[in-house]
Amino acid sequence: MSKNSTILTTVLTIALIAIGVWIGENINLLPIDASTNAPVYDELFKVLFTIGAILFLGITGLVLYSLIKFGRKPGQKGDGLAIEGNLSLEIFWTAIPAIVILFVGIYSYDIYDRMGGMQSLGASGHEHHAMNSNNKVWGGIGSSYSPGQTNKNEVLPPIPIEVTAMQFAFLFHYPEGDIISGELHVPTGQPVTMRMESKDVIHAFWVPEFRLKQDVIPGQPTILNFTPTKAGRYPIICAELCGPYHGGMRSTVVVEDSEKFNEWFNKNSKSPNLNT
Ligand SMILES: [Cu+2]
Repeated sequence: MSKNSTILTTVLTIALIAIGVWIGENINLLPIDASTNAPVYDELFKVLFTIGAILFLGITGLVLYSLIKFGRKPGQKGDGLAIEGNLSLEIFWTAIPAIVILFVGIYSYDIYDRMGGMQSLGASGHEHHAMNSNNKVWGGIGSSYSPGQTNKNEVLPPIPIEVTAMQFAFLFHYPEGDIISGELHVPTGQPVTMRMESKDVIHAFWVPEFRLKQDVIPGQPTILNFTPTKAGRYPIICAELCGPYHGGMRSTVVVEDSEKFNEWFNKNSKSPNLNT
């Protein structure tokens, strides 16, 4: 490689990375982030999108350049040069993807761990009727992560909710107030621990604004923990093809400040008020 083309390649590579990083920083494809999980997830999304943008632009650019530069010119006859093997090039194009994939793998694992994904599902027995807000139960996805923010001193107990999925609806049961609702109500800033089970086939509980998705399986309860951060109404979508009306299997999660949530809770609660 001549000195000039080395410089040109370096400059183009730096420009490519800069453009990729810029795209990754400025892309805005995700809905608003309404749980403590969301910023962690979005960080990974940004990194993956940056890598994807660099690869896409780099490869497409090289292909287009090669089409123009090395294409058959008018009047050219015969075959091109027979080139066989280039060890340093082969090492280079094996090493780069290997490093990228290893990095993505380790980083994804780290994000999954930070979101609490590596915690064991622990208590999955059926003793949930004995539950009260002091019981520490239902570990699992989303639980341990608490971002380095404000109320570290005041950790609220998680609200237990039992989720039942069936063709084609979700039902939410609050053991503490014996409330059954077709809509999920949760307060901002307080952890929620959901124990989910299906009555028939496999469904999946998905709230894009929370960046959380978890299968709901018949006969095998799954746990999903999260802490909502932004008030609003967000869609709950069944994300597992579960039958002819799968597309209509939707509900709503209503995130409210704790005052409004308590109002809703007390209004619907059948048992004496345990929420004070
Ligand atoms: Cu479903």
